[in-house]
Amino acid sequence: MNSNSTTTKPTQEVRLTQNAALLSLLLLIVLCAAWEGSWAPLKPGGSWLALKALPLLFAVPGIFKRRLYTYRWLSLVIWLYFIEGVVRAYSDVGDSARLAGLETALSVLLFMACAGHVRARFKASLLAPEPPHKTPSTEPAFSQENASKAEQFQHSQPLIEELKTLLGPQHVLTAPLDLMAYEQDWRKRSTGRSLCVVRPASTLEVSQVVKACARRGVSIVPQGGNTGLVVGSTPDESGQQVLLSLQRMKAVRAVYADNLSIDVEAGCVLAQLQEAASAAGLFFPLSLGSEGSCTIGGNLSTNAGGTQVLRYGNARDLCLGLEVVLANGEILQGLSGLRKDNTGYDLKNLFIGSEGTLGIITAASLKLFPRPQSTLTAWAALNSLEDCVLLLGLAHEKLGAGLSGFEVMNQYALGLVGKHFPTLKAPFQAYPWCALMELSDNESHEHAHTQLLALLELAMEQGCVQNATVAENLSKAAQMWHIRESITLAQAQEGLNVKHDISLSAASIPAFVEQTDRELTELAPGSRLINFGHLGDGNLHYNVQGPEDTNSADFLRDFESPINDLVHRNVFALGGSISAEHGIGSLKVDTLPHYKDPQALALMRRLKNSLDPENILNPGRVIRMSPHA
Ligand code: FAD
Ligand code: 2HG
Ligand code: ZN
Repeated sequence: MNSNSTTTKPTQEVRLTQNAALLSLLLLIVLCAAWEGSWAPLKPGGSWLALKALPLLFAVPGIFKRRLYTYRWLSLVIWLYFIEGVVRAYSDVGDSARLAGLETALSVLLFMACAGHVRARFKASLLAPEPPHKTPSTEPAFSQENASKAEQFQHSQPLIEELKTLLGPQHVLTAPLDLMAYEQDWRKRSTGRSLCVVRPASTLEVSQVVKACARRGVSIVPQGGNTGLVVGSTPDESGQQVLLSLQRMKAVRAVYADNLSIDVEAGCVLAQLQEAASAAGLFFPLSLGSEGSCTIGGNLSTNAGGTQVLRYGNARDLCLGLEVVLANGEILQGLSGLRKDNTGYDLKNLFIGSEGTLGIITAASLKLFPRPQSTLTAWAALNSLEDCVLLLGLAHEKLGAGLSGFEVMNQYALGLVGKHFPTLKAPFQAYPWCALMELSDNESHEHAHTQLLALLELAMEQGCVQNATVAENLSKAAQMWHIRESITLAQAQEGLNVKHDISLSAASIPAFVEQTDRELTELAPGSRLINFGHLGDGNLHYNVQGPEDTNSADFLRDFESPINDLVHRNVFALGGSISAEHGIGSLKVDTLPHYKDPQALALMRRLKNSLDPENILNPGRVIRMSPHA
């Protein structure tokens, strides 16, 4: 969590200094304004003084919200007011001099309050336990856990120089402004600090970077599009990790139309990969709301799901082979268009879903598919989640393998989309649930249409669907999908929130939601339950937004941990998983041991140890290798 936001309970000293700062700031603003209003116009050249109130006004919200940088900024700026006050107190006479004296006194008071506040916050942060959603300062950036700061510095400078020689200085970023976008995660849950960001352009360069870091025991955080939702691709707070961005490795190496496969580099953005397939008259089915920014390397590393899993499987199912740079810098050359290969262990599957902790994916061979003859989308309004499950059963029965997507959304999810993107109008507003279905038909448009209409008529006859519409053209279908894919963005606009990415059998999801809604409403009254997801895969995003009028950071501080416990406990009790598609990252790394089989965890640790014995690849993500880190 960004150190500038309020995440810990304020101590008495923090509150006191905040109140003192607020009071003296407001008095100073009144004084500056009054000076202009009553006295300065009388004095030629004095009217600019009113402007002095402006910079102070800007600081009011920051002081009120206890933003640390506002306090720091103000404690510097206030010296200008102090100096100006002293000069005028001596040079002016009468009221003006007296007001200048008052300005000087208030400036001193404000400075003391701001400085005292910064100090009190520092003391509080030393004493306070880590808030549950704070970015974990992961495993040590150095493999020698006790390396001192001075030793670390000695390692860092020569490393940066070596990396600049390897990649060219312009591809080793160290300026704070250049690093910012790489250091904060998409959800703004965490802002880390890296030693530098490296942007290699080839597999060989990735290998050289890894070797240089490994020699010095410096850890590496791989990053693709930085759209991950579990804080896995941003550095920890040590300032000692190298962030390795794959963004420059985005080439489509080859399309093998006759083999229905494609070789691409890891940094290729998913949408561009889809376009490359389309340009060859083929189809790459992986599809996510983030496809304009996420990369195929990130998709494979998280084993991403999305909206086509029902028919085509998740990222793992679409992968035929991988090229990977290992923790010692060696290159595992596993690109292959073979669909069958039983010559030993399936190594690619170790790296898929390992979130950059076992190797750095530099390229992949992927499956392509013939384009469906027709793709139709329908939107249905339903009264309950039970009805959604009934409709899913009917859709499986009537559409068979043609059913390529089955998404559900509750009315609160749609409400948020409507609030933040008013032009996105959902077809039916007044129903508790809606389902978005997609049929991909290999025969013809007419065949698809007849099938989909027959399904909807049957569902309405049986009473599980209340109303429905089939998108009459591609643009209408795109609009429906746009609404669905905007929920995550709408939630982000609404403020920080608690996300869950749970997996259950589709049939047990209604019971899970019924029980969890009830218990959660008791635990955190007024919470808004934003439920949506890939019901066809038994994957629900059970997301929680704080009550309308609360500060979302405060809500997270007070409720995130108990809400997570409740949701995960209920999922576990029904035999589900706490992560269906987003992964573990650092956000769930300490939760996983409570819900994963100890034998499986031990084996994961042994695998990590043998592939990355120095723990330099994305430490502190997925699984911790030392108890305190
Ligand atoms: P990053 O966020 O950069 O990295 C993710 C993880 O992979 C990190 O641990 C990182 O270290 C590692 N990594 C990245 N590249 C490599 C590499 N080349 N080699 C080794 N490790 C690497 N996810 C879904 O599954 N389904 C969805 O429907 C979905 N919808 C989304 C919608 C929105 C609006 C957003 C913001 C996110 C969504 N996501 C979804 C989450 C996210 O987009 C996916 O997890 C995606 O696969 C991450 O890709 P990325 O390139 O952004 O990876
Ligand atoms: C989706 O299905 C993504 O849209 C994001 O997995 C889910 O925002 C979320 O929780
Ligand atoms: Zn999803």
